Amino acid sequence: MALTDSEVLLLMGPPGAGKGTQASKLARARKLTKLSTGDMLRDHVARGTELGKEAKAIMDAGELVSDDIIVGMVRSAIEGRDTEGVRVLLDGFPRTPGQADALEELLQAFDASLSAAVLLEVNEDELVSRLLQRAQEQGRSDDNEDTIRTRMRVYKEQTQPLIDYYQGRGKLRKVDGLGSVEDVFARITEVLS
Ligand code: B4P
Repeated sequence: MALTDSEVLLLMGPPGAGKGTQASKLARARKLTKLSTGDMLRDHVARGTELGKEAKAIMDAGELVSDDIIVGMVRSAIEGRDTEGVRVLLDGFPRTPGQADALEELLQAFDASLSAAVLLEVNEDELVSRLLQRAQEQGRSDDNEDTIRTRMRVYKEQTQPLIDYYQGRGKLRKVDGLGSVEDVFARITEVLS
């Protein structure tokens, strides 16, 4: 596989920080394939696959789907790509230290490495208000107050440790996630330049 044009970015942040929103824009702008584990799981749920049946209850409770399932899903998505070099934008993955280790191994197998981990920072009041707004607009089954609280706790316990993990590797780029979608996008573009 040609390596020269590889780019692997990941977007991190608490639930509602705008990962999905920014991932779509960023993937288009940098010609990356967006791999969103949340979207992949919701697709399985919608198609009623075995994986989807297993994941639905976990997602509706605001907990994390097991590392084995998630890593398997990401591995087949990356392996299934028929391109030169790995050009992916990971949205919402990794979310645990186990997933981060698995990603590192996976990238090594493709002779690629992480380019940067972008962390979207948004305060909790704003996060809750965005998710409740989305609940009204889209009716997503995990956007209710109880589940949102659980997702925030799970983020703090299981995903926040990754901030130090990527900081220690010199990959972390912090971005203020408040303001308009365009303003946030401009800040992301700047930290990646
Ligand atoms: P995700 O789909 O990743 O959902 P999220 O964290 O809630 O959303 P995101 O941060 O992408 O918010 P968005 O841009 O949409 O995960 C859902 C569930 O799947 C998890 O709870 C878990 O169970 C499971 N899962 C996923 N990945 C997993 C993994 N790796 N391991 C284990 N389990 C996993 O933005 C939210 C809202 O804010 C939107 O309505 C948007 O329009 C709005 N918004 C965005 N930017 C804004 C801005 N600048 N200003 C105002 N509003 C904004």
